[in-house]
Amino acid sequence: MRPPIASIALTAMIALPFSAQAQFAKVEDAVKYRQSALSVMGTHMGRVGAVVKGERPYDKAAVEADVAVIETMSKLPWSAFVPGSDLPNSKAKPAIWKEQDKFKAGAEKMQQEVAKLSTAAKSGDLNAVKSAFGGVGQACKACHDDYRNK
Ligand code: ASC
Repeated sequence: MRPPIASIALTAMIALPFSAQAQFAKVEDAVKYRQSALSVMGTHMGRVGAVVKGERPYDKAAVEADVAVIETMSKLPWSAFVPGSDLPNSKAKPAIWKEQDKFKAGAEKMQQEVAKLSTAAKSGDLNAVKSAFGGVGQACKACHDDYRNK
């Protein structure tokens, strides 16, 4: 029989990684998940960006629908930056896990900018959309500069 203290320690060692990464069976799944959410977000940013640049006509309902997707996606990637998921096929820099507070602050800043974009999209004011879109783009870029390999 194992002494109780050892079995408690063993249980903790086995259980801890799963409680931290409960939603993903493998780190590869976490990478795929966050890349998927960010990719969908980028697609819809591109659609709003085309309107902002005047390449597509402004349609309030269409922009609102794009921004609703962006807002949902903006909440998803962060739980998937699990420890040990800076895999070779990921562009995530190891700094993410060394600067967790700064990384989290960057993610929250982006979500705040997206909330402003959502308000602007609902207002129907294209100039407000343009301005808020710029804020989101800057928040995306700030994090990419610090935490994403080229
Ligand atoms: C986008 C998109 C990004 C960011 C970034 C901002 O629309 O796909 O990755 O904005 O280009 O600089």
